[in-house]
Amino acid sequence: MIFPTPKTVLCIHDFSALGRAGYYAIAPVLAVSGLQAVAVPTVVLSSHTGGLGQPAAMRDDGYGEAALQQYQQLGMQFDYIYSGYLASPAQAALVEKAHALWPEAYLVVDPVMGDGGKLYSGVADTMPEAMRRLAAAADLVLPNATEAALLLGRPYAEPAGPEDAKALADAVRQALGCKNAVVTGMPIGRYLYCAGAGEEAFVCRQLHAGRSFPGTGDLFGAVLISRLSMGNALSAATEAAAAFVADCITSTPADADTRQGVCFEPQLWHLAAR
Ligand code: PXL
Repeated sequence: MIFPTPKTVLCIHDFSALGRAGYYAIAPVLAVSGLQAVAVPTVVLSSHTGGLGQPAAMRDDGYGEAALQQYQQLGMQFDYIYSGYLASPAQAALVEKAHALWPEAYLVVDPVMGDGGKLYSGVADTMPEAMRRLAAAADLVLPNATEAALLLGRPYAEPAGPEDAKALADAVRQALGCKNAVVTGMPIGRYLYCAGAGEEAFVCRQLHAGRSFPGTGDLFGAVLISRLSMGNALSAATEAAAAFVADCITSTPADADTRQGVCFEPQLWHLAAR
């Protein structure tokens, strides 16, 4: 049987070898969902930066620009541009360049900067400003609650209820001027909420497993894009992404080292495009 040509996602993310975050979490999700992932690494790291010590790093700021130029010369088309962890605020220019080259691509910006009310270790305090500018051009922005506060320039505060969560997503969308915003991972009572604003306003919730892991935002974004590419509404794509992440968390052994991320590999088949 012959399938249609896979849709293609230009992924501007970190290559973090250990810890199931960044591109190495995203790529298998996109592939099993029937999408082609083309990587532009922002930095090569031996692990993510969330508590595994000081990772070895390899950077080449000329690489990304040269790669984009080659893809342009080849006449490549991308259905999605999906950005995540940037090695520096200046690297936002790489995503802006990709957006200028492929303005028709649906631009998803995950403003990876922090969690638990703080910036990740090593993230410059000028990153929120760079992400704010970048996110303004996006079709969809995917902050967690900490990143939403950083984008808004507000102190971090957990929403008290679903209406608050919705209002936060709407505040992000309005402050940035982007088309849609989905704010993820907001604990309210026994649940973790996501809230969306833009073309649709919605909340979705999953039982809160009580453990948090690096890389879950990356898995979330990749599942969400794969569901959008299948024609789902943003609310349905968000629901599917949140459910997949919740399944990965609950199926990760209780004694697992949370720094190694969720054990998503045995769950991938649930996403298989058929
Ligand atoms: O999943 C977020 C993420 C992505 N990339 C790197 C990180 C983190 C979170 O800690 O350190 C390098």
